[in-house]
Amino acid sequence: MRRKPDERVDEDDPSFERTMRRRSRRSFLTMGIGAAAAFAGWKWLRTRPGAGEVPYPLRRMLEFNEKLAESYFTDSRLAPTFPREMAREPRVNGDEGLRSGIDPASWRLNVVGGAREARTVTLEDILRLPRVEMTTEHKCIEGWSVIVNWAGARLRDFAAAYTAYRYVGLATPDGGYYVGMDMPSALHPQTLLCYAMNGEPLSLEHGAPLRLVTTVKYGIKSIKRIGKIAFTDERPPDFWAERGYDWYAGL
Ligand SMILES: Nc1nc2c(c(=O)[nH]1)N[C@H]1C(S)=C(S)[C@@H](COP(=O)(O)O)O[C@H]1N2
Ligand SMILES: [Mo]
Repeated sequence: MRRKPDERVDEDDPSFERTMRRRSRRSFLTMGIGAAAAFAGWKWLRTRPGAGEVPYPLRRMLEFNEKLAESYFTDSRLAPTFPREMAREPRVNGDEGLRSGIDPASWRLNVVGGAREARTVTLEDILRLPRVEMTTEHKCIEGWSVIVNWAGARLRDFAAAYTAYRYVGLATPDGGYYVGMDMPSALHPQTLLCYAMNGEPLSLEHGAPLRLVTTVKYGIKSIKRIGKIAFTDERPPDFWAERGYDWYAGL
């Protein structure tokens, strides 16, 4: 029990016992009121209209988190960029979906979006989109990072006709590696379809002819050698999420 700072208690004082009795009566009352309030609060929470399985307070929290996440992805929240001279050659990390052969000349990108007819895109089509360069940190979830200069088209420019969907799924031509991404991250200005690295055309082991690079996710989402892009309202499968990593893999 908390005592007022100016109220001194002397245990030899005959009035001590009386004071204590009075106090415990008071604290018993306080506790009772507290318990009643807690019970009323609990009943109130239980009677709030629910949405699906998520109870009211949790649902409010999720809605709050969603709003917070949305506000993260405004153009003003860009990852830091570095001077071009700081760019280094990144290590080749991961060759899932890259072990089968590929002829870059006959490469095509397959694009599907809901009921929309599937279409085939060439590298020339991508090269016609506004070219963007960025020197940013390439961060692997394993704990290393390296500054790289990338060139490509914004996925946002490529996906202009598909922004109503909730997700983008990307896969290698052989389906051996695949990633899922939420639409706000896909539309982030630093999410690029890259065809060049450090001033050179992309090498095969770094994802030629076209790879994803994004500053809002760990490297696991930056899929190399994209063969297929699907715009969808269902959360797309993700190679590393299926192996225990966080589906969002956000930075
Ligand atoms: N197709 C494909 N893309 C991939 C991977 C992979 O195994 N296969 N590994 C990812 C991981 S874990 C990282 S960190 C980056 C590494 O890109 P880099 O090899 O160009 O450095 O690619 C990502 N994209
Ligand atoms: Mo990685």
